[in-house]
Amino acid sequence: MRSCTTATPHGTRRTIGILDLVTKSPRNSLYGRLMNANLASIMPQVLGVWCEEAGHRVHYLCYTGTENLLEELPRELDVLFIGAFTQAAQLAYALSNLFRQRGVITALGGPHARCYPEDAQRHFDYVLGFTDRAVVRELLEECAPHRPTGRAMSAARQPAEMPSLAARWKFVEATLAKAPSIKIVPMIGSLGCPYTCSFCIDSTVDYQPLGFSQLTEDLRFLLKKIRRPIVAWHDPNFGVRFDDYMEAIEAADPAATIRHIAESSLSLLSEPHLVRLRKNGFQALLPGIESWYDLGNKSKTRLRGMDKVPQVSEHVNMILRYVPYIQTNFVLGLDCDEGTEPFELTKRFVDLAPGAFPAYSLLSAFGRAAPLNLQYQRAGRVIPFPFTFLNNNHAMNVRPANYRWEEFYDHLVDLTAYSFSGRAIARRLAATGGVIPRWLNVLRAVSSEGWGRIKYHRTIRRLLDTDRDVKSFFEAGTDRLPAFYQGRIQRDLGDLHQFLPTTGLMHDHNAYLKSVESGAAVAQLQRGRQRARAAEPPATAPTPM
Ligand code: B12
Ligand code: SF4
Repeated sequence: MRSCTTATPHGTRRTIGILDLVTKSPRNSLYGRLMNANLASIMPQVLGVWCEEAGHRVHYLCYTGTENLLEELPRELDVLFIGAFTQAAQLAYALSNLFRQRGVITALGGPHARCYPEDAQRHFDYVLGFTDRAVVRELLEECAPHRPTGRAMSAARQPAEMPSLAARWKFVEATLAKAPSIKIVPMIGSLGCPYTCSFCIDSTVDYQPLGFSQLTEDLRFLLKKIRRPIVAWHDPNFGVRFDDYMEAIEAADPAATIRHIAESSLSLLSEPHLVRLRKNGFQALLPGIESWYDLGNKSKTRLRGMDKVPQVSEHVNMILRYVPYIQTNFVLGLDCDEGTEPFELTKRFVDLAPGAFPAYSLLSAFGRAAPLNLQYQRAGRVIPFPFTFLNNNHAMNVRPANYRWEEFYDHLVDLTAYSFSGRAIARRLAATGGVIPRWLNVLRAVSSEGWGRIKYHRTIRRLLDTDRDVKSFFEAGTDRLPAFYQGRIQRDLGDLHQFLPTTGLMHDHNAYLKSVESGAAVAQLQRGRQRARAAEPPATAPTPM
């Protein structure tokens, strides 16, 4: 195997590529062109710092859709690390195939690797779960091909520390140079979550703050670099240790010149908290409402159905009095939903809280992301939509419990059209303050997230009536992928489609269940053997006289 490795007194110096796939395709929407560079992940930058600190040479690239991946990544690499969400998995597989042909060792990390490790191992030499310095060191020391099945590696838990913002600044800067207008700096102050929502990837990961004094240092550093920075907190649930967080921010930025964006549950957004968030420059919050019938622990209410709508709307309107931008997240198609009512209630919410930007996610089971997915797999409800479509919008890969597909899509189209109608956009504009929030609300509505999605959902609804392959794929989850979806994968991958291995088109959508069941079978076998051994006479038993 070709290598660009050099030996140094400290060990082997590798040439490392790190690619952060923020998007899955060069076909960017207007919103994507303006915003993709602001969606970069933190871990690829962290990895870059760890590798450089260990003496390796790093080429970091954040793919926002405009770069030419065949030209911008150097050919002479020892290892290529790719960070990917599931929607970019097939792009990652194509790239891995191409680079392996060039003699490069490939490694995958990020949400896709955590959710679908078995599948990713068919395409990468290494597949990483929780990643810390020790895992990276071990990988780089070995740096060997593992084919046909990649080596799965994971730390026992999330890393205890992350490099400072100053250490990863050169990667942040290189990425933000690609953002044409608004520039948002990614930050993180905690990992995991103390709550246990069964549908969430962090429900089984312990909550762990990363050190509040470092956070203060990071913000002080940032203020020296950018005059009025915007920070997006990537914490799974921002503000769990609310007072500690606020003190850390206030210590760094008493004049509140930094503007903050955070994902937080409604239950943490009480009025006293909002007073402090406003004082500290919080400009955008993204709480989850999820459903009118379930998941009440996130919205701090025991009310259900129509009783919940006015209460949540009031809460959201109260948030808007303190923070100019709010995105409310809903999951559509949950098992607790039935009939027209859930959709009508959401439309009512759109009327009662006109300033909120509603973000709708289709119920999705991302492999082994959450314990709940085992139930869906066990019930045979997971449909093998290729990864490209698994981004909460382009496919719902769990068969709804209480709707026929046509009926579900009728409601979905109706709700989306209602939420992004001219009237709703105008009311949202009137109910929002500040130039950026108003501009963002309109841009998102008329671009891929609003009008783009209405068009896409309408297409799917039409195909359910007119395309027998589509209909039977939805109904029976057959392995035969309808031409419509094949065409889209080809279009999304563009020139790189030729490198997608044929085995990379479909995946085993029940791999999680199978691994749990085979694990359980092995454990049962072992328990059986232990019991059998305990029942046997000891080898040293005295022979009868
Ligand atoms: C913050 C966040 C965002 C932010 C920032 C995204 C970003 N670029 O990181 C924003 C709001 C932009 C976002 C957008 C989306 N998100 Co999001 N997001 C999260 C969230 C809440 C936290 C993720 C995080 O940063 N954690 C902190 C990091 C340090 O921990 P970690 O992710 O566990 O990473 C560890 C390992 O995986 C590994 N690792 C991570 N990355 C890498 C990279 C490399 C190279 C290596 C070696 C290792 C490695 O090391 C880490 C330490 O152990 C998670 C939910 C959650 N609770 O985790 C969802 C989550 C990751 N998002 C999800 C989704 C679906 C999306 C969207 C598609 C939603 C949408 N329709 O728009 C988009 C896609 C954006 C994109 N870039 O493609 C899914 C992903 C499922 C999947 N398998 O793809 C999750 C899991 C939520 C869910 N639905 O369950 N998201
Ligand atoms: S509160 Fe949010 S981050 Fe925490 S487990 Fe529930 S959904 Fe996940």
